[in-house]
Amino acid sequence: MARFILTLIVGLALLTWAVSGVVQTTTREWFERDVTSRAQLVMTSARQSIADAWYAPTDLQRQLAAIARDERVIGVAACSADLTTRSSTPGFPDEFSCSAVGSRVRAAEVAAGGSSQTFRGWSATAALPTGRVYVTAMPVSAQGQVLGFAIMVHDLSYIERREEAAQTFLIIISAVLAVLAFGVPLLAAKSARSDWSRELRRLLHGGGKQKSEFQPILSDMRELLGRMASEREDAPGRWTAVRLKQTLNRYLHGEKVVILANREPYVHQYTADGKIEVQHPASGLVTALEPIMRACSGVWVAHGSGSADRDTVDGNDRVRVPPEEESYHIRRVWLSDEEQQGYYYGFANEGLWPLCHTAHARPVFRAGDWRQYRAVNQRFADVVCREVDSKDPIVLVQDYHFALAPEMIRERLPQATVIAFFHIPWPNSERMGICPWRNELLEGLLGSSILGFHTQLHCNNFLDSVDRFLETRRDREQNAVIMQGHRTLVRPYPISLEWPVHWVQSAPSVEECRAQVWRDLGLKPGALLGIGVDRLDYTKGVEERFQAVELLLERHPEFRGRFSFVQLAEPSRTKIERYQMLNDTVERLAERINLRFGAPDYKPIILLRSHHEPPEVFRFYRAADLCYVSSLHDGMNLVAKEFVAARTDMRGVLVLSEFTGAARELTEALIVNPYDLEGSSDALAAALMMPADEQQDRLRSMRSLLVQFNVYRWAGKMLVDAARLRNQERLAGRLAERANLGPALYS
Ligand code: ADQ
Repeated sequence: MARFILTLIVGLALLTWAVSGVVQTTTREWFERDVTSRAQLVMTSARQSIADAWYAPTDLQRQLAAIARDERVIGVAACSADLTTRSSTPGFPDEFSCSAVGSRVRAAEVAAGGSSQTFRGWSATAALPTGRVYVTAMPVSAQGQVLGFAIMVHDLSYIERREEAAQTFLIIISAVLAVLAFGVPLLAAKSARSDWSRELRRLLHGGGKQKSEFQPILSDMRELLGRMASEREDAPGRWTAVRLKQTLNRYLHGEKVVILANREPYVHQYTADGKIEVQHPASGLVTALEPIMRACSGVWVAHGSGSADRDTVDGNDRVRVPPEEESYHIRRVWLSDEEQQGYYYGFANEGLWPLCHTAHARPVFRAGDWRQYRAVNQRFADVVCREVDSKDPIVLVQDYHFALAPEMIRERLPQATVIAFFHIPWPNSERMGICPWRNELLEGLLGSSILGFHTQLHCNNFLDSVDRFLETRRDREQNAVIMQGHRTLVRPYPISLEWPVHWVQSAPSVEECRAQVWRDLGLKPGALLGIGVDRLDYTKGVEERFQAVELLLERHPEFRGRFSFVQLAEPSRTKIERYQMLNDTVERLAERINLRFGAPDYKPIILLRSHHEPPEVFRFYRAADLCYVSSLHDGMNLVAKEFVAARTDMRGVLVLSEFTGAARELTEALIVNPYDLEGSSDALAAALMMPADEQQDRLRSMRSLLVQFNVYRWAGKMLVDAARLRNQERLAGRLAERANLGPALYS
């Protein structure tokens, strides 16, 4: 830049110098011609009056003085024919005396042909110490007789002064022009650049109206910012609670989040002796989200379902949890029996749950249940809107119980970032089509900013349903749906566990766990133990699991008397007939197998149908030789991940159904089709015979995945995507505002 300016200055100087030379020569010629013709004119017009006053010295003197009054005339003299001075004005230069000039006049007269009639005069320029002069001599005659001649000396030094002035003027003009020619565009460019950067900075901070010319550059910037944000958050390094909190603050400027879920993370129950105890419900959703809440703080809005829940809240139906740590609130919402029947048992669990799982249970859709579902969604959405502390809060809406809530929240808080997560599979569009209120469900979920599923397949199914039943636009590149100008990103976010799992950290050693479990179950010293941990749900494939154990004992007699399978089965949704049937079937099945292969001191199936708190569950995980997860269809299945996390001793084998989301990540498990009983029993046998080093290799590989892909990453990814979307919407909103097109522009 500096070099360019220097070259520019030198070039301009040379140009000015050349131009001024030309201007000087030209102006001098102009001035001299002007002076000469003026002098000739003055002399010609004064000749007669000089001739008239020739013989009257005073008059003559006056005439000459009148001519010399012109400031550019230095002096005038009247000379007789004998070259004597007849009269002259004061200060007439001696150098041009009558005698000195007379000889030249004579010579010129001779050169002109010697006739005083035709001779018109003589002139010349000369240099005097005071400056250059122009001398003119002209004959003076009266009545055809030559009386003498008159000499006039003109000052030419003013021409030089004018030349100097013209040159200075020229340089100033050139400089001004140069400044105008280069400086103004430079200043304009600089001011435009600072205007642009000011405007961009303003836009990025979300202020004021924006200019339409910014649209192209903003879309580029959006992309760049997005890429930068994702690159940063994709940066290697483990996701932790601290990193998640920082991400929340940095990208969403959020101090807290609001979670909406049906199930609460801590349930207060009265014990038989009237005391209050705190329970951790058996729920994958709670397992995953509770560490997120501890990391981020905020409010968890949920149904207060415990017998002592009402007696443990404050005046605002809130209770601080976890006990002794108290890092966030639960805001309990009370439901009547009727509401619970219609919303929870009815539409959510007899309608949506079987609809979304391919587990051969027929969905039941009752209009009354649907009305309750809608009303309860509205009640919870209203509570959420009262619990937020800004007009653009971050709300995490969880699961199939609240498919309508995202849209309801958005109606009241249009600027909220609503992240909805569906913990169960989404069926294909044909299957979804049987739900009488499929459109309302789809529209409700599309009220969210981000809609997450565990797998890409579930995302695809959802997007297909939207395409099939709603009038929307699809952004295939972004995996987004645009409905009435509102954009929802539909992405897979496979859920996981906190890492490290705090229940594992506080657990006794594997040897102690094993000894305790062996004692509790009355197992023999050389026994082998398999474990299953589930809510008792027909999607979990507990019947198929027991049948596979039965077939194992049938086909591998060497395990009879030695291998036991313990099933921790928490009764679930027992008000629903299908679940009551399941309870009975499972119990009968266990009895039959125990009868067939059992002995007084040996039980092949140990069915523990009760709630177990996490320390007990983890004790079982750590004690077992294998864990069998046989879900017929499962969003993710966190039991599989918990078993892997629990095995700090690198022993134990996971046998995992291919119909779980977890099977896509835990590929070193023995993957089975739970319907294929022979294949599954073979896998159980292989697990029981697997060499220790192979167990170690498989577990090491799966654990390294869980370390990285933990639940903080799951939440962090969604928050980062939400932040990016929030920025894009803010910028696009400004553009739309400017163009008066409404948010539909950003589509
Ligand atoms: P769930 O259907 O609840 O979750 P899952 O992911 O396996 O299934 O989680 C169950 C949780 O409950 C685990 O933390 C487990 O330890 C606990 N649990 C199970 N049985 C128990 C028992 N008898 N006693 C005590 N605790 C027990 C839903 C979806 C899943 C998805 C999760 C998370 O159905 O596919 O993985 O949400 O998104």
